[in-house]
Order: sequence, then C-alpha cells, then structure tokens
Amino acid sequence: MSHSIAVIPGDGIGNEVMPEGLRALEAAARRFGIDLNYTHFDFACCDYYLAHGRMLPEDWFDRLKGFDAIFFGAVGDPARVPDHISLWGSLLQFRRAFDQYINLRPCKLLPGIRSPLAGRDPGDMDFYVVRENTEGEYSSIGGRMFEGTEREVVIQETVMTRIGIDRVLRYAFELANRRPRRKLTSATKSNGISITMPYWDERVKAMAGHYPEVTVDQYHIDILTANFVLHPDWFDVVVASNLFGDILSDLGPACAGTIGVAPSANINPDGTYPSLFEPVHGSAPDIAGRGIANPIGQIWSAAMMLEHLGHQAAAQAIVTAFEAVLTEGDPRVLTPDIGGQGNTRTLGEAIAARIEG
Ligand code: GGG
Repeated sequence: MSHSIAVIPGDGIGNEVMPEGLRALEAAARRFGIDLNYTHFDFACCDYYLAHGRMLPEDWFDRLKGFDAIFFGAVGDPARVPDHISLWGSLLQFRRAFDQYINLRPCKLLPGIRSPLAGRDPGDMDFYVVRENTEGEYSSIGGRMFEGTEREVVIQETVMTRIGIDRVLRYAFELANRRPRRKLTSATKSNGISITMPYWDERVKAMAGHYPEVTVDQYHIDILTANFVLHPDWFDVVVASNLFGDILSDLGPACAGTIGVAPSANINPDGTYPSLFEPVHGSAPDIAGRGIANPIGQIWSAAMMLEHLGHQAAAQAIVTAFEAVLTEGDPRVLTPDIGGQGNTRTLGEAIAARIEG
C-alpha cells in the first residue's frame, strides 16, 4: 500500500526531530511492507518568510491538498519573526483550509520518565485532550483603533458556532464511548466568559443526551488545570475550546515529565483533505541547533499518522519501541530532558532499531 506524505520540518528543533520521525517511519515501513513516498517542502518556516515576505507560497493549498497526510515539525523563531505572524501564516492556515477541526493530543505517563507527580504509576495518567482546532479564541476577527494614542483600543472576538462546537463534541463523545472508562470532561469558564462558554456548556448537555453511557463532568479551566496536576487519574477524554485545549495539552505532558514526548494529530475526519501530524512542542529556540531535543513527540506523531492511514500494527510497533527504549533507560541514549546524556540522534536510532526488531 502506498501513501504520499508532505514533509515540512519548519523552524528550530523541528529540523532536528524531523529526521528521527522519518527514521522511525522508514523502519516501520520496512517491517510492515508499507510504501511511503515523501515530498519535502521548505516553506512554513521563518527562513522562507524572510526570503519571500510570506510564510507560504501563493499556491500552497493546491500543492498540499492531494497528499494523504502532512508530517510537520514546529514553527516559530521569535527573535526574527513575531510569533503571531509565523503561526497564523502557516499552521493555522493548514488547520483551517484543510478543515482539521480535531486536534487530538494523548497525555500519558511513559515508563522510565520521572514525572513531577511523585509516586504516580503509569496507569494514573492516560487520557486524551480533544481540542477544537478551527475557531474559538483563535479568531482573526478584531482590530485596533486610535493606534499609538492614549485612546488606543484593541479588540479580538471569540467565534463559536453550533456546527463547530457540535462536531468536536461528537468526536470526543465517540472517543469516550469507545474507551473502557467512558468518561468525558468538558473545560469551561462560563462563570467569567458569560456568552460563549455558557453556549459551549449548553451544547455539551445537548450532545450528552445522545451518549447516555458516557459519564460527563465539567470544570472551569482554572480548577481543571489544578486537577490535572493533583488528580490526573480523574480524566479519560477532555474536550476543550481552541485556547483551553492548547493550554491543557501542554500541561498534561508536562505533568508526565516532559512536553518533548507529546504527539498530536490535526484531523480532518471527513478525509476530504490531508490531516497533519506534529509534536505538541514548538520550535524551542533555547535549545535549537544543539541536537539535544527529544524526538519522541515527532516519532509518536509518526505513529498517529500511520494509525490514521490504516496501519494499526505499524503504529503500535513504534509506540512499543519507544516504550522499550525508555524502560531500558540507557543514559547514553536518552536526551537530557529525560535524564540522559545522549542526543536527538542516539534516541532516534535506538527507537528505529527496536522498531525493526
Ligand atoms: N509543533 C507545534 C508547534 O510548532 N507549535 C507552535 C505553537 O505555538 N502552536 C500553537 C498551536 O498549536 O496552536
């Protein structure tokens, strides 16, 4: 079976973890007889912006729309390009144009990684954040008035639509319904954000009526973040708006010990357009160029991509491989964020070797 993959490493450590993601994919492809055809793109990064005055070429949509999936690294180089320009000019364009309205982000304690949540065992944290990915607080609607004067006014709207909320809720309820605990938690802030968030809560209640087997609870985002730290075992599927989901899906992996291992899938569930797979972490300018970034977020994202393309066994082989390498815990192999003295490549090579058996 053959799949076309668009490869976009982006900025910073995206360029360092991407080769290890591809190494893992190739190892899985060899073992399971999958034919993966890669096309590499140099846009959606700040070098491209500085050379061309835009993050993407004019014809980017037509060039990417026919791929089976997009494998993405990270974006952002704030010393050279403001973050809102690089993010809005690339990743957020992909998510919207390809209607990738689900951002699925697993949060799991992994073997051998020391969690700041002392005394927890791996069973204590194993949940998904389902983030709404195309609207909400990430709107481009708003503007400035009286710029540069004392009367300066800045407004940005939150956009919530019935279709947009219902489709992410349906996905989250379906996911919860397939999992043994059948539990869904909704992130809200309807006491303070008094128009959009009560509407979100209403839609959760309406959707819950279609899923009587799923236990539903909801927390305001402030106490929810506290409970991620204090009681990660309470959660199974957590559904959240764009901004809340972004925050929760960094916090979840941080509670598991490092954000460097966290993967994500930006999914277009209808399959009309390619879905995009990327680590949760950004371009990490503080460590970029040193070759020490943890590649597991990129490698796990590769596994999510293979699963999305229908290769469950190959995806599982990748997860089993990095769990085995972590369990082994050889400090010469592991990256510094998880207590090792190795680097991006030593960890990536060890995982690829395990995948091939
Ligand atoms: N690999 C993900 C990445 O580059 N993230 C940068 C970022 O700021 N993302 C914000 C978002 O996911 O909305």
